[in-house]
Amino acid sequence: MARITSARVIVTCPGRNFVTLKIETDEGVYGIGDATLNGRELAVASYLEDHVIPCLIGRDAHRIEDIWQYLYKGAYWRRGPVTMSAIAAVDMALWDIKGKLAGLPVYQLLGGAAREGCMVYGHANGSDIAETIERAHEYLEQGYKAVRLQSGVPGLAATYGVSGERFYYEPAKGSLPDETLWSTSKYMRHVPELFARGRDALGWDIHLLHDVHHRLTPIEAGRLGKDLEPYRLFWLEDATPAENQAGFRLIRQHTTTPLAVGEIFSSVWDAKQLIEEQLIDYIRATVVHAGGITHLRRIAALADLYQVRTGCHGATDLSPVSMAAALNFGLSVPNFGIQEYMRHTAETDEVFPHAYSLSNGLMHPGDKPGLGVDIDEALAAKYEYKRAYLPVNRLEDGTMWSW
Ligand code: EZ4
Ligand code: CO
Repeated sequence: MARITSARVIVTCPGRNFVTLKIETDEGVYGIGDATLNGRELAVASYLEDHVIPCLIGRDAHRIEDIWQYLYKGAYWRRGPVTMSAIAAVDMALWDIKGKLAGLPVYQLLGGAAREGCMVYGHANGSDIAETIERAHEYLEQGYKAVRLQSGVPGLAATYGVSGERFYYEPAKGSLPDETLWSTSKYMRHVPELFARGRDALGWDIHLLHDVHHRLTPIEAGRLGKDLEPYRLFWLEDATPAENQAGFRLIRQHTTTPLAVGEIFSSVWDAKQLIEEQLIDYIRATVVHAGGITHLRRIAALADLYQVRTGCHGATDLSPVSMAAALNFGLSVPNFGIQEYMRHTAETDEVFPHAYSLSNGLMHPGDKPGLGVDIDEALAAKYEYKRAYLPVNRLEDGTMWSW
């Protein structure tokens, strides 16, 4: 028995906003969990403070599955990103506590290492193709085995995935959402050229990935996948919005380019048909937005039956706490595919000291008991929350579109 004596939410903004849950026990051990939902941070903070924390006090922190079920079924209103991020934070913190009490890193509790490390991919973003390729070379030099190519599209002022920063990409900003313009035809003409030149310059020993960011219809996505076949992508991500899971049948009928989807999914139900019909190759659901390690294992177990592998979201809005949890999960799960990794800023890394490391394109969670990540609360307190929004996107005639 490790009785939960208190829990609190820590909101901090070391360059970007993060919401962290800290749970304390009468065993003198605490755990932390990430609850960050980019652009809607305070909704999760309130969900935790106003509704979840009162239900946690006095419970046995060891009973991870029971607490998960209690919070999921007990809310009556199931699923959704706010609820599932709050449950995820509790779940991560409880695994952290269990690991610390056992004196073992969490991956050992999940069955131990199933591989030497987790292959990660970095982001090469450029305002044009030449700049994207230049950035990709930097990743190759650092030993990365996989890199995502995104480039500005001629004729469009702003494109998803491209920023002025060299290594950091942070789309959330401003006191109101930025508005960007989108043209499917300009984009569809440009991307095959990006990968043709990318392969020429980078060769065939590196995995190349691309994120469409939900901008195409299924038939357009089928066409793009087909056009990209000669360049053998590791995956084409979020080719179309996935609310209609059956829509992916159309893409599948037209291309052998592997498909990844699911960074905005909050539960296994968002992916059930996609997985069971083998409409995707990689599931991008993450520990923080899809109910924690406990639920992500359930998603991965279903996916494993259908040869779908994991490819968890890992942009900078997933805090180092999520990265630590993702790596403990990824090291131990049988059907690991790849893990996204975007470096956090030095300020963020200072607030969240962590044991995970990157070497030769593989990341390892380290061997500290628990998740292997902490929060420096005194430092966190110095960075006040700043409201920030993800951008919105319109077609050139003003029609609202997916960002
Ligand atoms: O737009 O994390 O694959 N990565 C992505 C990210 C998402 C942001 C949203 O908060 O699509 O860059
Ligand atoms: Co994405």
